[in-house]
Amino acid sequence: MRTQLQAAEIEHYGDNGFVILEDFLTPDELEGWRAAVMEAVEERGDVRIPGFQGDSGGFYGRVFLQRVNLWQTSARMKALMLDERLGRLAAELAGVDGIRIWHDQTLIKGPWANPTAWHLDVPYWSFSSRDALSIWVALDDVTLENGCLFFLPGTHREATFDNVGIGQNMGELFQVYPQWATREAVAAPMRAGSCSFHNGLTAHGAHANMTPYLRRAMTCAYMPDGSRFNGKQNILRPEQLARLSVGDPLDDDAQNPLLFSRSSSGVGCRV
Ligand SMILES: O=C(O)CCC(=O)C(=O)O
Ligand SMILES: [Fe+2]
Repeated sequence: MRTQLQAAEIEHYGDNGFVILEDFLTPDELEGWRAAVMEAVEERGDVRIPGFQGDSGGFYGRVFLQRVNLWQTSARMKALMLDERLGRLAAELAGVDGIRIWHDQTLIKGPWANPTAWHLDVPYWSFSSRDALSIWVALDDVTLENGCLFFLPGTHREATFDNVGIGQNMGELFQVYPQWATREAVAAPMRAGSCSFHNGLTAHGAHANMTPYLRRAMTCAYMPDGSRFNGKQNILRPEQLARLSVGDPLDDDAQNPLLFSRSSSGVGCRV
């Protein structure tokens, strides 16, 4: 796994709201991630989010197969996701002192999967931060044909927390942000084992999968340490939600493990 970022990569992330790191995982690591993800998905059955009922059907169910917080139900995924090195990279890009997991998720576009409409991420989440971000690791070669990501550079600096759902209309987000409708998007095809990081306020979407093969990705969303509850449920179980008031710190280590903290120089498990 790449553990060092170049100054130009950090600058690219800051300016554009995303950065691509080719060959992030070694071939052996990629094999390990693929096997762990597929095993965890198999074990999970049709539960999309732990603590919630079943998968959603309809259009969204055919954008991708989504299984959230595999680290909570698979020991192998826990070892991969709670890796201090990932937290350190995320903290360095975000320019924050500490990073917690918000949630991981695998996003698997099956053959002929629907496109992922343009959206922002953070407005779905239970905290509001301009510094939250996600890693998106390609488990297969990701191409223009099978559903690569697209980013709208710089939108992270202009976005408010207004958003749309991932629905059937690709460009619905541009009704909320008409000033972005004439911009050109950047496609992010990558070799398997490469990754991108994107800011949670960067506009992004993905092509449909126009192939008869899987487009598998493993992603993790990171929350800056010190973030506070904004009243949205998102992936919080009803019993967790019941204990929280708006403004409370989201610092439950069982739900949002602290992966990296500059002050304690790393608290995640090193694998
Ligand atoms: O993989 C996709 O199609 C969308 C990914 C995405 O929206 C994300 O990682 O935030
Ligand atoms: Fe997203």
